[in-house]
Order: sequence, then C-alpha cells, then structure tokens
Amino acid sequence: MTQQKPSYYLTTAITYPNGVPHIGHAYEYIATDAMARFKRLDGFDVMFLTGTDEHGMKIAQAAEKEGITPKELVDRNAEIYQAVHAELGISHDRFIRTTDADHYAASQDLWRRMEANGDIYLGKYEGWYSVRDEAFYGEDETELREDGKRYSKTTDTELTWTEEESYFFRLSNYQEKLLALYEEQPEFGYPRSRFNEVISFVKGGLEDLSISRTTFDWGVPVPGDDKHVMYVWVDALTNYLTGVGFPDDSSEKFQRFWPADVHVIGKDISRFHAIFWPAFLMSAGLPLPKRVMIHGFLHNNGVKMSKSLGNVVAPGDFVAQYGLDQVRYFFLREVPFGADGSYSHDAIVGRMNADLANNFGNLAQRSLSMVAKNCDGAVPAPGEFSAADQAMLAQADSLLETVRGEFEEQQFSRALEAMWHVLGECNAYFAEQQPWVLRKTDPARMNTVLYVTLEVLRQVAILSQPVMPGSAGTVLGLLGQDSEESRLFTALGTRLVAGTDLPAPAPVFPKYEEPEV
Ligand code: ME8
Repeated sequence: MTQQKPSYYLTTAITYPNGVPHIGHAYEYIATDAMARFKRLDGFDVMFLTGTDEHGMKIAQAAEKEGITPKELVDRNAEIYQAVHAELGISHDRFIRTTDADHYAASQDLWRRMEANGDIYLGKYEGWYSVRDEAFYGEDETELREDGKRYSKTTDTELTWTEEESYFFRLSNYQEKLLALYEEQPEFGYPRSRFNEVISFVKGGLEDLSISRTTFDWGVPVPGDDKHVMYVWVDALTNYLTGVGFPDDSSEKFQRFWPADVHVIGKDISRFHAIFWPAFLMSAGLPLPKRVMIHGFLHNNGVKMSKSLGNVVAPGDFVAQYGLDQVRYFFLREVPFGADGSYSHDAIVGRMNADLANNFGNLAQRSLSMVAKNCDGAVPAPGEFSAADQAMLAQADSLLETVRGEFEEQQFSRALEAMWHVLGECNAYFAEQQPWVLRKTDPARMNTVLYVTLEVLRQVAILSQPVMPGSAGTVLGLLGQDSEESRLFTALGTRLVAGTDLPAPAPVFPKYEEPEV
C-alpha cells in the first residue's frame, strides 16, 4: 500500500481587481509560490489558492467611474491578474474569484453558522469608513486635516461618515478567546513584531463589527434579508474555505486540507486575518488556520509606490527586462521576509550579475565545459575523496536541513544565503584545486574535483527549484538529471552517478548588459 502524502494548504491574499497588479502583489505571489513548490518537492500534497476579491464599494465605485457594471469590470480585470500569475510562473491549484457561484454558497453558509451561534444581530452603524481600505475606523483612529476632511491615521486614506442599518457580529465576545488563542499558539501570527501589533490592538478592547451594507448591492446577499449585502471582508475571508470545498465540510478535500497551514498576507491586513478571521471561525465552530504569515511592503527605490507618483511597475515589465527567475530570486534574496523592502535597477542588476551569472552560472559553465572536453561528456568517476572533497560535500549535504528550517519560517532570504554560501565555498574549492592544472599533472584527481563540483551544483540546483524553477531545471538538465524523481528532495540523499551522459554545456544565467542608448 502506498502511504498517503502529508497535506499542506497555503493561500495568498486575494487582490482587489480595481486597478492593475504591481510589484507588491507580485512579491506576495512569488513568495507563496516558492513555498508551495518547496513543499511539493519535499513530498507534500499541496493545495495552493490565490485569486481576486471582487465585491465591495471600492469595486462598485471603480466600475461607476468607468461607466461599466461591476461585473464587467471584474471580468476584465480578473483576466489581467490571471495573466500576471502566468507571467510570474505561479503554480496555484485554483484561482478563486469571489464572484464564483460556489463562493456565494460558502459565504452564506458561514453566515448562517455564525447566526445560529447567536453572534449576529441587527442594529445601526454610525461611524467612519474608508472605501480604499474597505475598513471601519474608530474615532480615535482618525484625524481631521487642513483640507477639512477626515483621514485614517494609520493608512492615510480619506474617510466617509456612514449611517445605515447593519448586521453586526459580536466581536466583543471574542476578545478573551482570541487572547487565549494567541497565548496557546504564540506563532499564530508571524513574525512576532507584526503579531504584537495585533495583540495590543485586541488588548485595547474589541467592538462589535458591522458586517452588512444596504447603500449598494455589489456583494453576497445576506441569507434571509436581501436588502443587505455582506461586508466585503466577510465574504473575502471565506474564500479560504470555499477553496477547499466548504460548505461541504465532510468532503474529502475539506477534511484533507482544512485548517490551512499558512495564510500569506501583507502587513496592512493583519487585523482582518489575525482578529476577525479566527473569531468568525470560532463562532462557526470551525478549526483555525495554523499560521498567518505577515510580510512587509515593497517600495520603489525606497519610495512608496503610487499611481500619482507614476512609479508603479508592472510585474510583466520587470520580467521582460530582467528575466523571470532573476526577478523571483531577487525579491526572495533581497528582502528578509516580514520586513519592508526596496527595489532598484542597480540592486537587481547587482544580484543578477554577482549571485546568478558569476557565483552559480560561471561555476556551472566552467566545470561542465571541462567535463565536456576532458571526460567524454559524461559525469567522471571520482577517486578517493580527500579531506577537502569531503568537507565540500558535507557542506552541500547539510543544506537540506538548513533550507527546510528557513522555509518553514518563510525566511527565503536566509535559505538562499545558505545555498549561495555553499556555492561561494565551491568556487573557492574549484580555484584552489585547479582542475585545469590537474588535467595535465593528475587526470584522475581532476576527475574527482570535477565530480565534487558537479555534485555540489546538483544539490544547490535541486534546492533552488522553488525559487527559480526554470533556471534550476536547466542546470539539472545539464547535469543529466531529467527525471521527476531526480529533482525531488529525496534525490539529495543520493549521489551523481558516474558515467551519466551530459548534454553540451550552455550558459544558464546571462549577465545584465545595459542597453545602448
Ligand atoms: O487587501 N508591497 O487586497 P489588495 C507588498 N482584497 N505587498 C503589498 C503591497 C506592497 N507595496 N501593496 C499591497 C486586499 N500588498 C484584500 C485582501 S484577503 C481575504 C483580501 C499586498 O489588492 C497586501 O498587503 O489591496 C495584500 O496582502 C495583497 O497585496 C493584496 O492587496
């Protein structure tokens, strides 16, 4: 009997398709994708969900501005988002749109469960609302500015005074339960610094949450009261359940994948994920996600991206300029996950040339060319390993454990640093051993040095696939590793087989050349 693989369910935030995707969105997709690919290669049965958040006032207003219906707007823009996922090589299992029919059923079922638990009541909402954030703010979180308008202190978005009949969720009943959850699962929100902000907000007291609107109708109808549509965040968060078959919670899929292992989100929406979401789930009697991973924001040259500044870069343009794997590598290597990060042309070119073209690409090109010329184009047979060979191989062998540990914490930059450290050591080893001299003086020893070098390259290539699926695959192909099994992490426990035929070497990582002006 074959043993069933362990399951792993991860999600990105679902993006509002009111504008066009930018590098910040791309960063979140790439990071989550690297995690999904890592888990697949590490033997997990992965479910990876991403998509678009299509309801709410923001979308309704954007459509009105363009003189089209909200549905026309989201149909058009969801396609743009899907195209960006393809451009970035995102390997999701489902692209959910909150206008999908099964999502209406899931959202209404979650509502009914919260209602059956006595947590929903009808009242009147009076307060400040930010359409841009799709969020309510307490008076103390707002300020009146010189232009006579009121703004959110935290997000700088303009607020409108709202008064309407609304259903409420008894969030105030969940303060103690949430604090108990944070005690019991200190890693529920991660990294700690960002999670602490959430905890202090909850400690400051929770008010009941307005969860329906009557002044527009672009949303999921409230069960039993068609005058109301759900507050967009209620239906948006439910996407994580819809994606695994809810409301059929006895289905094999739901049983297998819920609760989610990790929700990957940005720092601006941690309250929704670490406060509202677990409270809704507790109310509905459903298990809670294991972790909410909160990443920082990306800035262009240290400056916030905004349409008015004209510094919003389309992910596709980036990929066209630098190459897909280069972009994926850059973001995951450059930004410690959880912290804010910045990107600039010089920083990307620096990484492309130093880390990829020189450190990885040159080593592969030099060693493989020597093998092609001097070893009949096949993996040479090693002789006895010297202390230097053994030390080099041992460093590569220890990578899996290190990299796995770092990925578990979404610390991609540290995982890549560890791999590139080993590549650096291998470059030094290659330079010290001088196989080009050994070619004449001691060909058997040359074979051993080339073998060790190829073996280190193989291990780093296998481990870098989640980040650079295309280029790492090309390196593996050049090392004669074409089968699926030879690329799984289980293959790290084996060694290159001497005599394996290799194709003609070809450069994998181009150097960035400035275009002539
Ligand atoms: O918040 N850098 O959608 P969204 C890094 N629909 N990440 C960024 C970023 C930046 N400059 N700007 C935005 C929403 N993000 C809701 C989510 S989930 C049930 C509903 C991140 O389109 C942001 O933090 O405004 C979020 O995780 C994601 O992009 C989508 O943002």
